[in-house]
Formats: sequence, structure tokens, C-alpha cells
Amino acid sequence: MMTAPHPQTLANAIRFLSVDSIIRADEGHQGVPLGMAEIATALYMNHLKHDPEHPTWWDRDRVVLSNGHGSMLLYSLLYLTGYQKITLEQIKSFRELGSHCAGHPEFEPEAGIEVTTGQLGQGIANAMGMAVSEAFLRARFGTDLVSHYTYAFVGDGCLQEGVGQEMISLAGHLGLGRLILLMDDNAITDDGSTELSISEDVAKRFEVAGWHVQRVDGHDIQAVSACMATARQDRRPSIILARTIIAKGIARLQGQRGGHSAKLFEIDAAQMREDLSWTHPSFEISEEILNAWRTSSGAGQSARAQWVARLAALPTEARTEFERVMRGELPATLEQALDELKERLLAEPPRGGINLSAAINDCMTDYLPERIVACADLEAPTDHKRRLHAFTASDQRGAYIHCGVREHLMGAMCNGMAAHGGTIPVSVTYLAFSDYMRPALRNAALMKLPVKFVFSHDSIGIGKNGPTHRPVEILASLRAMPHMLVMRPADAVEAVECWQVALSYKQGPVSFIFSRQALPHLRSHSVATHLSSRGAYILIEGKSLPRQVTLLATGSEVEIALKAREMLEAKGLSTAVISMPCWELFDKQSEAYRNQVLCPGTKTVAVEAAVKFGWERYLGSQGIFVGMSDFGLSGSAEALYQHFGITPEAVVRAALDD
Ligand SMILES: Cc1ncc(C[n+]2csc(CCOP(=O)(O)OP(=O)(O)O)c2C)c(N)n1
Ligand SMILES: [Mg+2]
Repeated sequence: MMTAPHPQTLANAIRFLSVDSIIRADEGHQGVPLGMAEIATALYMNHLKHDPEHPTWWDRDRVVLSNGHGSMLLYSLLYLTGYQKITLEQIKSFRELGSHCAGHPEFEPEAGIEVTTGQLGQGIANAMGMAVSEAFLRARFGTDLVSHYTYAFVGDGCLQEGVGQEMISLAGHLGLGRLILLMDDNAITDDGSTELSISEDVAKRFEVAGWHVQRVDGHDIQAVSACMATARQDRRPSIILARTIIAKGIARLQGQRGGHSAKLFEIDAAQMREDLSWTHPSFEISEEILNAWRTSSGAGQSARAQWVARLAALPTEARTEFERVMRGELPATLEQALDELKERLLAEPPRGGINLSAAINDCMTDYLPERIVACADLEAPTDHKRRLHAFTASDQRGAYIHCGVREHLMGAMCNGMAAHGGTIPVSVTYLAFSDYMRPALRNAALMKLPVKFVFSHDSIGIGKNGPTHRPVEILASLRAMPHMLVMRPADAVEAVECWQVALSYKQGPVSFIFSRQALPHLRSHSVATHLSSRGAYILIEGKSLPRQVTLLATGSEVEIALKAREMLEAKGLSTAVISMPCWELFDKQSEAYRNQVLCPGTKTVAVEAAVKFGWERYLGSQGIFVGMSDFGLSGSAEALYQHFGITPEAVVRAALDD
């Protein structure tokens, strides 16, 4: 009979796997796996509810490695506990092209990687989003189906980032008691001692925000484990500041600046083997150690079996609805409800673009209870709350989160919600402030998460606020983002169509670019055909064929193009107007369709109240752009459109220009 290995031996297995992999890869960050080996052992051996054979089980605890540079910690744990995708071969190919064990963890739930990390600060904000989803789903479906914790490993760096403070503040305010941070409190970052750059008491920041704070020796497995048990019982979000020594185990580097990622050599590993009395060769984990790790998830496995039985015992209707929500399937009735909304909106006076989105969201409220709107203190001008209730510390059924003025956190939180599954996060703010959430936008695209980002006040038509509020270059920068759909609807019908496309788009995030000013009804004649799904289409063809002029426009400028067309037709020039709500979708259409729409060889003018960057691909060398080449100014929409020359007359002049 095998004797159970000492927990310290189990922790050392993480150390050796990590060091062997980093030496083999010739680079990596040993500081975290060596410093957090005991903390991770306490979590996985004694607390974590998971089933490596069913890595995407919905009611599993979530684990986020926010200090993503320490990726070998996570890969070691996934291999040791038996995640099928993380084999020893994968561990050996750490940092190689195509490996599941990439330099930093890359979102792959089937492999046990809950979220992409590497940009410090993102992970803990994602973790907070996961805790929001869990609380929201638990409030709706009950603890029989939803009852899990979110644990995040976090270092000094994540807590120096501004987004970290935004997270501390809002998670405390919302009372997310199932969120537990495990801090690698080693008082060292890349540059050396944290005294170089920070002097406040970090724990106090958590305390004043209403967190449950504990301090412990991070190398004492039992003590850390006891803190975790206490944290789980506390109703507040928790942080365990676990005092650690960076790179513990490598004599030459432990506690030193170089512990973070200084190059390791075979001699370091040999020395560590001697110091820790480790007799196994590289990459060899003895059967008894592996067995202890592999059986550690036994409690999780039986929890899952009981959960499966509870789910199966539910009345069919309740079970089907829970499964629909968790699979991310839309209710069958939604599409028709949105189709009917088009007619209703057309029967009403024109509204601002953002108010159209508000009406669409209000319609969703009756069909899509899993949709959660997060807004950064712009409820009145964006109007996406309506019948929704606030998600608060005392009532977590609410589907509207008052994020306060914390855009960065809002974006990253929405990413975490989407990665968790079971909710459809919608983030709402002005386009000008999207820069404050840019890392989150980029990570959503990188992970291909289906987050809906709604941006209002999209250009110079926004009332009299100054240039800080007038984005001109941001649209182009979002269009440069791989996997993201950027949609700028021109009227009510397009707005609904774009939302319909967005809701069923699962391959990445969608950014909606909505105007503040009213968008006239332009599509009354063709409501039945879903034209926006092709990205761009002929809104109106020239009166005689072949056409001579092609006008391209998006959003609020489609109206300008239509007025210009009237003037050009009056001069005898056959002119078509192309509405282009989504470039990414249009670029995927067949060449024949694109040629039919763009009619290469005709005089082409594009009009958009933003910079030209990117339009070259449709304009070729001969086409002309009417738009912005500088930041906006204060003044009314009418005055500014005149001032910057974004008018039907300017479009006509461009079309006539040889
Ligand atoms: C946003 C961001 N800025 C900078 C870096 C580069 N970087 C990676 S790890 C690190 C030091 C982080 O310190 P800490 O979290 O304490 O990790 P430790 O050195 O203790 O492992 C830095 C600056 C990064 N990954 N992300
Ligand atoms: Mg540190």
C-alpha cells in the first residue's frame, strides 16, 4: 500500500515541473510557481470544486491566474490534477508554437484555462465578472444549480494597476462574497522591491472597500488552507495576503529581484533537487505523487455527480431553460419580437441612435433574462436601464450594474462574465471613453468573447461638449481589431438588424457605434430583407444603369449621402448610395457581391464623420473622402458639420471633382 505523500511534497512537484519546463523552454517566469506552490496546493487539495474529466462543468469553481506570467503554475496544476489536454508532452512544449501551454495562459476552458491573462490587472477584473455571473445565476436558479467560488491568483503588479483599484472598489460595494483573491505577497516586482514604487498599505485599500482581509505565511499549507476556509464562510469578498518568497527553492535567486524571471540553468535545478531532497529526474512525477494529485478532485467529482442528478430531476421546463441559458442559446421567440419592433420603431418619430439601442434593449428584457447591462454612470443619456433593476449587494437578481465611472473595470468585468457563461454582458458608455477600456476590448477580441460593447455619442453630432467628447479616430482603431465586429447603424431598421446579428455572433465581441443625434427612417421600403447581415448593401441604386457615382456612408452620414444623391441625380449623374453598417461582414461577402455593391470604376466618394484611415480599401486611388481630419470642437451638431464640411454640398463637389 502506498503512503500518502506529504502536502509539501505535492507542492514541490509544482516547483520541479515548472523549473524543468522553464529550463527546457529557455525562458519563463519561475517566481510565481515557486512562490505560490504551497498556496496552490492548499487550494487544489482542500478546497477547489472541479472535475478534470469535465473541465467545462457549469458549476465548477473558477480559477484565474491574474499574474499570468506565472503560467507554469497553472499548467503544472492542470497536468497534476489530470486535465486531459494538458499532458506531459504539452508541459514539455511550454512556450512552443501550437502548445496549449503558451507563454501566458490563453483562454481555453476545455483545457482548464478560464481566461487569457498576461496584461496585469485584467485577470482580477475578469474574476470579478465571473463572480457577478455566478451571483446573478445563483439568485435566479438557486443554489442547487449554481453555487461556486471564483479564486484568483494575484501579484503586486495587478494591484498596482488602476483597474485593480476599480475592481476592489466595485466588488466590495457589490458584496461579491464568492470572490477570493490569493495574493502572492512577495513585495517584489520586475524592477525589484515594491518600495521603489509603492508605499501605502495595500491591505487597507481592501479593508476600506469592505473586503474581508487575512494575512498568512504563504508557505504554510495548513495555515493558508485555514484562511481559505474562513474566506469561503465570509459574506464579503476576500483577499488572503499570503507572505511569500519569490522563487523559493532556487538558492541563487530566491527573495531576489532575479527571482522573477532571470534565466535558469540545469545547475539551478540540480541544486534545488539536492536542497529539497527530490530524487526524481526531470519531468518525472512519481506514481504516488501523481496519484495524490489526481485523487484530490474526488470531492469535486462527487459534487458534480450530485449536481447532474439534481439537474436531471428538475421539471423539464426548468431544466430546458437552465440548459438554454448556460449553452448561450437565444430563445426562439426573440427574433420575431425584434422583427416586429422594426415596424413599431418606423411608426414613431426618429430617435437618436443610442435611443434606438435603448428601445431594442428594452424589448430584449421580455425575452432574454440572461442579458446584463453594465453602464459607466451614463444611465440618463444612454437609457439602457428602463425596466431593469440594479444588481446590488442585497439583491443580485438585478440585470443592470451601475459601474460608476470605472470604464476599464466595466469592460474587463464583462469579459469575465462572458467567459463564465450563462450571461450576455452588454457594456454601455460613450465612444470617447472607450479608450479607458481599451485593454478589455482587445482582450475580448483576443479571446473571441461574445461581449456587446455599446458606444454612444459617436462623433461630432453630440450637443455642445468639447473635443474631449468627440471621437474621430477611435472608429478606425476598433475596425483594426481582429475578430471584432464594428457596427454603425444608419436608422431604426439597421439598428435592429445589427443587434440581431450581434446576438447570434459567437466568434468575438461586437462594438456598436451609435449617434446621439436622431437617425431618420431610411429603410421603410425594405424592412423584410435583412440587409445589414451582408455588412454593406445598395440602399438606393442610381436612376439609370450603369451608375456613374457611388456614395459610401455609415451611420448618421447616410442621410447626407442620400441628400447628395438627389442633387447629383438632378445634375444628370446616376448615383447610388451604399450603406455600410459593418465592414467586417461586408469584407466576407463574395467578390461578385462586393463588386455589385461597390461598382469599381465609378466615381466613388465616402462620407463619415471620422478620420479617413481605413477607407482607402474601398476608395482606391481615385476615390475621395469627406470626413474629419482633426479633433472636433465645441458647438452644435449643425454648426460643426458645416464647419468641418461634412455636408451634401461637399459630397457633391467631391463627386464632380475630376
Ligand atoms: C499591464 C502590464 N504591464 C507590465 C507587464 C510586464 N510585467 C510582467 S510581470 C511584471 C512584474 C509584476 O510584478 P508582480 O505581479 O509582483 O509579479 P512577481 O514579480 O512577484 O512575479 C511586469 C512589470 C505586464 N505583463 N502587464
Ligand atoms: Mg510580486
